[in-house]
Amino acid sequence: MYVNSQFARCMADALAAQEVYIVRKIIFATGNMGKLREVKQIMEGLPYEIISMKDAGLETEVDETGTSFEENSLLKAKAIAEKAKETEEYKDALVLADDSGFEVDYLNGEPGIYSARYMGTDTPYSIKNKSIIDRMQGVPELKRSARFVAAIACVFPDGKCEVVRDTFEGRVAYEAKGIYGFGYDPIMYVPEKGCNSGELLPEEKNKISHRGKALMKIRELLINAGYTE
Ligand code: ITT
Repeated sequence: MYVNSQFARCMADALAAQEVYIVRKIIFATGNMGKLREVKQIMEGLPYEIISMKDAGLETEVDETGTSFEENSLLKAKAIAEKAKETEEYKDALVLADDSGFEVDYLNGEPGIYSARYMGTDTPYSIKNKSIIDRMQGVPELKRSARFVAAIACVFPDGKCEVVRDTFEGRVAYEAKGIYGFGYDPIMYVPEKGCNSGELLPEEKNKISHRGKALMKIRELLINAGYTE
């Protein structure tokens, strides 16, 4: 995969260029299996072991009280980093957390940071997606702009924090399509691909997605900080 091979090459360059600090474990602070699957795919083949907070036994409920994706990603990452610090196994682990969502310009940015909570967290996405398509009924093509946004926060073992952000631009589709991805993927039309995000194979989505691009920025941060194997 392009993302992985580029990442692996950068890692090799970094190894050749400097003395490196060894951190192999990255705890990904999410309870969303769709996100976790994508992060594991994007980081596949790299010298990091991605461990979900559940597998690390660090699961905790974090109130997403922030007013931006950035604030919420930091809240999640810091909460799990604090718990990790109390354990022998993960006290030196790096913690990442993603806060993301679907923003529709015509709906004043809704559902935005409330994407997971829109119409209730337990409401199936088939219903959430239909609601958005219904609210966009009659809205012309030019006014259907929308995007996925991801902020990814990183807490280093010394407590230092960084947050990166990226977007995946598209339009609200006229109908839900596709079996891949999760959440709002079936209803975002991706002009550069001529199909909905839910129709993209995982490796295609990861190359251009908000999460894929934000993780590339995290990769650079890790390399610059010497956090390679
Ligand atoms: P965690 O907080 O445990 O990570 P969550 O699902 O509650 O899981 P968020 O608060 O960040 O996470 O909400 C993200 C929501 O945004 C997610 O549940 C989807 O509805 C939507 N979303 C984010 N990225 C997406 C993607 O790549 N494809 C489709 N929908 C996405």
